[in-house]
Parts: sequence; C-alpha cells; structure tokens
Amino acid sequence: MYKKNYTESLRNELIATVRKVLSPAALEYGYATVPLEEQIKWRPLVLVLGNYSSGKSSMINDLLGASIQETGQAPTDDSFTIITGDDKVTGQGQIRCTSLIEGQTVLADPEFPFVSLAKYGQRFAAHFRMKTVNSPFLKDLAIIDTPGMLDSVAEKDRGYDYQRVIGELAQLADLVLVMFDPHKAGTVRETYASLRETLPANTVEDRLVFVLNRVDECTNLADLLRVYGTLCWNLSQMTGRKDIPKIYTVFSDQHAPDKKAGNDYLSYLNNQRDSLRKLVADTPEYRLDHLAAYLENHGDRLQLLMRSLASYQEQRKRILGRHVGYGLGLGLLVAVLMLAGTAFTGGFGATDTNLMASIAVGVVGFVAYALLMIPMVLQGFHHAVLNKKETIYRPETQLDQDLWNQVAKMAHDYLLRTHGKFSLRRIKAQIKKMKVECLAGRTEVRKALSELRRIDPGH
Ligand SMILES: Nc1nc2c(ncn2[C@@H]2O[C@H](COP(=O)(O)OP(=O)(O)O)[C@@H](O)[C@H]2O)c(=O)[nH]1
Ligand SMILES: [Mg+2]
Repeated sequence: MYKKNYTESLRNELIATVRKVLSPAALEYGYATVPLEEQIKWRPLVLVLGNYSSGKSSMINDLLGASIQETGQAPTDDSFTIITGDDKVTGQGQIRCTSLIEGQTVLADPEFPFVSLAKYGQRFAAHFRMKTVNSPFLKDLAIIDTPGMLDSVAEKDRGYDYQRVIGELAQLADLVLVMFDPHKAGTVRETYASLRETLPANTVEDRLVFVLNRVDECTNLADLLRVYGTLCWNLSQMTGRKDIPKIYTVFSDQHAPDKKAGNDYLSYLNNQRDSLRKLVADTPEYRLDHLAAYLENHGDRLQLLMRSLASYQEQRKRILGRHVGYGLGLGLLVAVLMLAGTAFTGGFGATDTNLMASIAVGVVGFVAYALLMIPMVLQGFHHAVLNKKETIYRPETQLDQDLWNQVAKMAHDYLLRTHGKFSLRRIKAQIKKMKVECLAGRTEVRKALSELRRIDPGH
C-alpha cells in the first residue's frame, strides 16, 4: 500500500514538473499544440498489437477474468477499444462491462489523453471506443485492444492512417505487447518500422515486448521450436539487432493443455503466462520510468528547439553588427572622400563648412545603407534559413542529429510565423531556467525511482 501511494505521489510530482517546466515553452514555441502533461496525466496504458486472430482479445479477456472483448478466428473486431476500470464499482459483483463510451465522446474529452487522435477523422472515430469494466485488475490501468494488422493492400481500405494511429498510441503507452501466433510468426515489419520512427530511440527496447501466443496449437515440441526459431529470425531481421529480444511464449487459459494430447510441454510454459500477467499488472511502475523518460526526452528536444532559435537570433545579430560596421565604414569613406575632394578643388577657406558638409554626407550614406541594405541582407538570411540554404543548428553527434530531425520543422514553422522577430535575451533566459529545472527534476526522479525499488513489494 505504501509503495502504491509512493508511486502515485511521485507520478503526480512528475506531471506537475512537466506542467510547470516544459508546457509553457512547448506551447509558445510550437513544440506542442496541447499542454504536454495532457498526454501523461491519465492512467498507465498497455497497448496490445498483433496480427488478427493472434489472440489479443482472448488474452485481455483472460487477464480480466471475463468475456469483455469479442473473439473469433476471422477478423472479428476492427475497432480500437480502450478498456479500463470503473472506479465506482470495482470488484462489485461479476466482472462485466459497465459502460460503453463512443469514440467521438472519448476523443473530445480532455480528461482522456486521446484528444490529439481526433485528427484522424470520422472513420477513425467510428472505430474507436472505450469500455469500463469493474475488474480490480484495471483499477489503475487501461488496456488498448487494437484491430489486427492485415496485409498492406487491405490496410489502405481502412479509411484512416492505421500506422500513424498505432505510432501515436505507442507514444502514450507504457507497455506495448506485440503478439504473434504460430501461423503468422512475424509479419509486422511495417508496424515495427513505424514504432521505431515514433518512439524515442531509447524507449523502443524497454517498452516493446514480444509475445508468441497460441503455442498450444503446435503439434509437438519440435514444431514449437521451429515456430520459435522462425519468429526469432524474423524479429532480428525486423529490428536489425543481433541479440534476440525476450519473447513470452504463452497460450490462453481457455484452451487448456489437456485438450491437446501430446503437448505436455505446455505445463512448462505456465510460468511465462504468469510473468506476462505480472508484467502487465506492474505497468503503473514502468509508468514512472516512462514519465521520467518523457521529462528527459521532451526536455532535451525542447531545449534543442529553443537553442536553435537562439542561434538563429545570434547569427542574425552578428550579420546586423557586421553590416552596421560596413555602413559606418561606407559613411566614413564618403565623408573623407568628400573632404579630400573639396580640399583638392581648392576650397581651403571654409574648412568648418566643408567638414560639416562631409560629415552630413557621411551620415546620409550610413543612414541610406542602414535603411536600404541592412533589411535586405537580413531578409536574405531569413529566407536562406527557411529554404535550408543556411542552417541554424549543426548536430555534432548522431544523437544530436536524431533530436534535430525531430524539431527542425518546428523551428522552421516558428521562424515562418514570427518572421524571426523574437527576443534573444528572453529565449536564452528560458533555456537557462529550463536546463536547471530539468536537471533538478531528473536527478530527483532517478533518486526516487531507486528508492522505490528498495521498498519491499509487500508494502
Ligand atoms: N488454441 C488457441 N486458440 C486461441 C488462443 N488464444 C485465442 N485463440 C483463438 O483464436 C481466435 C482469435 O482470437 P482473438 O482473441 O479474437 O484474436 P485477435 O484477433 O487477436 O483479437 C479465437 O477463435 C480464439 O478462441 C490460444 O492461446 N490457443
Ligand atoms: Mg480482437
């Protein structure tokens, strides 16, 4: 209980830090359109992906201990369903669905973190819904059941961008289960690619978990090993990694091993089913790691965005300074030439007047340069930046380059919107403050997380 309360208060603290430290700048500089904490303030989320009929819905039903989701061999359910606990009636009576909320309503309600998905349109909204269930398993958790992946021809007929929706949901999720079954061991290459693109690089590996389901359907142990081997090979092709990620090898409770004569190896796999269940139940704990990573990743990206804007302003200032110098030089040159000219043509008598006149011409020369030339040069620089002929940020490492790829367009849009007119001093002060606060937040969270791991799980 103590651990649970500690987890919850730490979560609230992290959300408050994001709200205070990141959101104001994120909104100001076009990094986000809604406050960043909107996406993380709801409960922990588990996203279940996989081929159709890989047993996603059956597994969710098993976890909840009731038949909440429809299941079947054909692609039965082509909707995204958020399944979450109904706090008012948790554990009361038989486990059942206590309400069904339409997609339109869920997508419009800022209490939930799905508002940004409304942009995928009506067709998507019609395939999106929420179910509340009185299961204690979902007290501080939500599971997202997804329509199965089909082959790429059929993907186009969905009427919304399935891969992008998956990418966005994965960003919200604390755990992403990718399910396979023995018949289709490894055809999610496209989805994996889109997950890699959308998830911050350092979170892909810890957040994605592979599950080989329905293993009771293998005819014998040799068959299971063959299927397992095929999946490993496919996964390493997909991930481009030499090491094999952990794969949970499981089957559904409802398809008891005793029905499958000869599959006695199944009893050895019970423990994997239990650890998968524990993994899902422990999601609120990874939520903290996720939030800490969220603070770090967005903090880094946002600071880079702001640094690049500051660098734009510094370059602009340098160009301005240089051209003021040129203007002064020009004015001086004109004045000296004029003075020398008048002296040469014999106007030695009225030296003061000549001097005054030369200075006046010099000033006019400078003012003309400043008014005509400098705005043109600055405009030229602005356009060169917008057309990517000049860069405002040079990444030094690959990590830097990856971060920059994510924010370059935002910097571009901000410059386009403001015409480059914003205060350098202000943005520098904001960066400095954010750096200090992010670092303090990070250190505190890491300390709290290691503290949390020391607390006896029984408490
Ligand atoms: N033999 C066996 N069948 C399963 C298992 N899990 C699910 N199924 C069956 O596979 C079919 C597809 O399951 P479903 O949960 O609807 O898959 P989804 O499309 O991924 O949601 C259903 O007929 C289930 O009864 C399992 O572990 N073993
Ligand atoms: Mg299903």
